[in-house]
Amino acid sequence: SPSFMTCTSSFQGDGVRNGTQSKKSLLSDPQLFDAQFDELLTELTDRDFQDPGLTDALSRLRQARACFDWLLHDCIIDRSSRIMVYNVPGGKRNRGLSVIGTLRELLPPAEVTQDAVQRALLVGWCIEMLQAFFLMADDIMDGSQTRRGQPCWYKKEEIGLDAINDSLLVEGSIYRILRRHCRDQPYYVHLLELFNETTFQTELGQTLDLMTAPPGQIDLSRFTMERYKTIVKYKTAFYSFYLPVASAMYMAGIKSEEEHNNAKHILLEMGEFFQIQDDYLDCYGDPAVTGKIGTDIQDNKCSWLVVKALEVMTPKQRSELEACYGRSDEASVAKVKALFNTLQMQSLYHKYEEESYQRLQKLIAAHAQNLPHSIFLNFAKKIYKRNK
Ligand code: DMA
Ligand code: MG
Ligand code: MG
Ligand code: MG
Repeated sequence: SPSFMTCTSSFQGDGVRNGTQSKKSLLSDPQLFDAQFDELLTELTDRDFQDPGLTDALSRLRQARACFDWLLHDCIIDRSSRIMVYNVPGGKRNRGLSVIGTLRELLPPAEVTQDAVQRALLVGWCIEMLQAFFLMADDIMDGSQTRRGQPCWYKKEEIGLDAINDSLLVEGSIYRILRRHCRDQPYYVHLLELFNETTFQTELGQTLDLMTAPPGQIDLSRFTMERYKTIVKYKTAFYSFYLPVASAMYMAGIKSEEEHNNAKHILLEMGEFFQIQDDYLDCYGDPAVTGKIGTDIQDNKCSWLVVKALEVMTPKQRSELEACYGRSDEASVAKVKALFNTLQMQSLYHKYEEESYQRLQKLIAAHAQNLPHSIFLNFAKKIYKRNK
C-alpha cells in the first residue's frame, strides 16, 4: 500500500471524531478559509493577552469589524488598527488554500474531521501571514509603491517605517496561532521546525537578492543564471511551494525524509518557474491585474529577463544596457524595455514557459512516487499561464 496511507498511523488527531453535520460542512474550502480568518483575528486581538495595558497594541493588529473606509479616513476608528486586515487576506491565497487541499489528497475522508479541517485552514493562514510578513519588508527594501492593488503598507502616511515592527508582529502572530491550535498534535514540533527553517531560507534568499542588486553599482557580470537560480530557490520556492505541501504532509503523519525530498524536488522546480513568471510580470504584467507596479529594472535586480537577455545580446547591446539598467529615471527604464523588446523577450519567455511545463510533467511522473500526483498537478494548474 502507498506509504502515505501507512504513515497516517502516527496521526492521532485529538480524539474528536464526531460525524455531526453542521452548516460549516456545506461551505467550500475557500469559504471556510475566509471564515477562519475572522476567528483568528478575534483570537489574536481579543482573547490572547489579558493585560489591559496592551489594548492599543493589539487593536493595531486588528481592524474593527464592519468599519467602512470613510470611517477610517475620518479617524473615527483608529487608522492604524488594521495591520492584519490590510496585509494578510488580499492575495491569491494559493499557498494558504493548498494546505487543506493537499491534506484532503493525503488522508482518507474519514480522517478529515472538522477539527483536522480547522487546523489545516489555520496553518494555511499561518503561511499567508508568513508571506505578508515577507512582503511588508520586501516592499520597503524594493522601494515598491503598490501591493495587491493598494499602497504598500509602509507607503501609508501614518505608517512609514513603523511597518518594520508591524511585519514582525505579523510574523510573531504565526507562532501564537500554531501554539494555540496545534501544540497537542504529534506534528507540532515538525511544523515549528519547518516554519523556522523556511523563514531562514527565505531570508537568505532575500539577502542574496539584495546583495546581487546594489543600488548604483551596475555590474552585469553578476547576473548569471546560476546566481539567479539560487536566489529564487531560496527567496521564493521554499516558502511558496514546499512549505504548504510539507505542512500538510506532516499533518497527515508523513515524516519520512525520502517522501519529503521527493515532494521538494518537484515543488522547488515549480517555485523557480513561479518566480520567473513574477519577474516577467514585473515588466510585462498589467498593474491593474497584478496589483503591483514593477521595480526590478530600476532596482538593478537580477531578474530572469535581464539574465536571459544577457545570454542573447550583442556586445554593443550589452554596453547600452550597462548605461541604463538600475536607474530610476523614466528614460533609462524605457531604454531597457525597448532593448528587451528588440530581443523578443516576450516570445523567449513563452517558449520557456512551455518547456518548463513539459519538464514539470515529467518530473511529477518520475518523482511523485507514493504521493498523489494530483497534489502537484493542482498546483501546476494554478500557476501556468497566470497573469497575476
Ligand atoms: C519576492 O521577490 C520574494 C519575497 C520573499 C517576498 P519580489 O521582490 O520579486 O516580489 P514582488 O515582485 O512581489 O515584490
Ligand atoms: Mg519586491
Ligand atoms: Mg524583492
Ligand atoms: Mg517581483
